[in-house]
Amino acid sequence: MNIALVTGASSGFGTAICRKLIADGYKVIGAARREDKLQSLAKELGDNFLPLQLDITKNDAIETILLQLPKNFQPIDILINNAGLALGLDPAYEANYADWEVMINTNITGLVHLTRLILPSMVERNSGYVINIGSTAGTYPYKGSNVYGASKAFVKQFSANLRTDLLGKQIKVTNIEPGLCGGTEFSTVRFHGDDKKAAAVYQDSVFITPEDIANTISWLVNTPPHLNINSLEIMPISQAPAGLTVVKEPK
Ligand code: NDP
Ligand code: 8X3
Repeated sequence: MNIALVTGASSGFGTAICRKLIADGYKVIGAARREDKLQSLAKELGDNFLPLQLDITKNDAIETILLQLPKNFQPIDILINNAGLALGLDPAYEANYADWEVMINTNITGLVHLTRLILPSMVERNSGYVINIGSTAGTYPYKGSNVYGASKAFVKQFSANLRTDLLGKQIKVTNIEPGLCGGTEFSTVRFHGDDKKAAAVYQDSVFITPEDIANTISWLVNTPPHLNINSLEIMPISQAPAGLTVVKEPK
């Protein structure tokens, strides 16, 4: 296995994963919408990195883009479904419905479509690895997580079901479920560019770094053939699922 496709390569986890896999000797296709970010990563990472401008929500275009990949970047051995986002933190009864649609189209529809396109070639070769980036939000509810958390719960169950469909084949599936992670654009995107609000999320806390996720993936892709890590929940030492909340009645 030596060719990886990493979605969401222009920032955060995706950039760190591309850097780590290139350092480990893989050929890496880095996909995202922002061409300028991909181009500067390409300058840094050299010829084993292929920048691929792609909007994961544009279903009609993706198959053609994949078919047009240069021969030396095919077939894809490792698919890292990392592109994703949260938009807003409002309660369900006040949330912006358009934000919900973007999250569903990106975190769910885009991810399953790309996976569906790439899986047959893995099955044909009886070799491959699908790594999905879920979230602790897919397991633990928190206020304002509504559709974001639900989209990651989808990714969690989709990963488990993929594994079941692929049972008996030499194709691995892992769902990585990170908790609070800083050093990415995640919260800036969630708060629609409000850097102050985004910074407050990480203030006075320790958090997972993108390099932690990249190192985890570097380990996963080197696990021996007889092992499949089904899921990995990762939190910073500062975070834990700390119990249920009770609302007190007003006096
Ligand atoms: P970033 O915002 O830094 O990165 C998100 C990446 O997704 C960007 O490269 C962005 O690229 C790409 N992306 C978004 N929409 C699309 C699209 N329509 N088509 C193609 N690419 C797209 O966030 P993170 O690195 O933190 O997040 C990466 C993943 O990890 C996400 O799935 C997120 O939900 C998950 N996660 C993050 C955690 C955190 O605390 N940071 C914790 C748990 C999970 P571009 O805008 O150029 O298209
Ligand atoms: C990102 C982690 O807790 O902000 O998935 O949802 S959280």
